[in-house]
Amino acid sequence: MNDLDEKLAFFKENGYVVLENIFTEAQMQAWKDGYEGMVSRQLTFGGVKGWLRHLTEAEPRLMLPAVANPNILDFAEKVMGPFVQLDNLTFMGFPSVSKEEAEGKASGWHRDRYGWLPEGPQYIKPPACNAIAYMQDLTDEYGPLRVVPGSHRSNVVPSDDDRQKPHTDEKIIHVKAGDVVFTHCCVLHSGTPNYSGKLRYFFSIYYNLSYMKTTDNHNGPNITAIIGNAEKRDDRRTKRLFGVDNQVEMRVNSGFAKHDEVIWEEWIEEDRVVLKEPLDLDELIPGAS
Ligand SMILES: O=C(O)CCC(=O)C(=O)O
Repeated sequence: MNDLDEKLAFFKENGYVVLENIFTEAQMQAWKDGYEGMVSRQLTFGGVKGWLRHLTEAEPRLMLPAVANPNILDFAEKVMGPFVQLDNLTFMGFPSVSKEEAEGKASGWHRDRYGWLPEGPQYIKPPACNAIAYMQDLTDEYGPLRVVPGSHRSNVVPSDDDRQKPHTDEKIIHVKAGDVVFTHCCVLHSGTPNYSGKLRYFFSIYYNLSYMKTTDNHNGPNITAIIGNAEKRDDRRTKRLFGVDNQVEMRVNSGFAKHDEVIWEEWIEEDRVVLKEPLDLDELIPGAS
């Protein structure tokens, strides 16, 4: 069994898995360095200052490497099949609060967009997944991630009074900077308030299926150029990431005579074979590092 298969088995059982060392120090530094500028140019989202959205269009040079990271996409395709589209990228620097304010608190238990309250113990393929990344080690001071393992297959739900309290079945996850926690949309999870005295930088790279709507707008000139470049290289995966999926008609109506994961592997291989050249960020967006 290869590493991705082991990770997939863990994910199906628990509703999340950690993908280690996905982003480099240099990438994370560039994102952190760019954050204040993005906040000043954009964009408050939903009334929350610093909660940045529509960033692949606004900052393609910085953000395309995040949303199109091949290691994340390889795993996402294992989980969702070759239908992976970017729903949205959210970037946030959570401000610090005092230790007294943070102590004994969860930020807020929830399931994610396109989720549901599960009824039974069987695993259901997610229509959406969250690749959550942190740009600093997630120590107690910065506020670890909390997950209730298996809650993507159970109707566990905190009462309103317990929404911001530690959960009896929680697992506290202290990932390293650059790791990604990949979650099923139905797994119950929460952040933890940050009392580090510094910003807690976080990405939510949210993927859904290429036949769904998206939350970020992919119709602007920069994403149109990315799609045009992918078109020339027969890069189906990059096109699909931004909603252009010429295979979808056939793949969503394949007759379903093979196990999903078997036919997905065949399609993934088909996509690999037609690809003429990999994405060259420098050529696409001059000046990229
Ligand atoms: O802040 C965190 O660590 C959790 C983020 C989260 O809950 C989410 O992206 O849905």
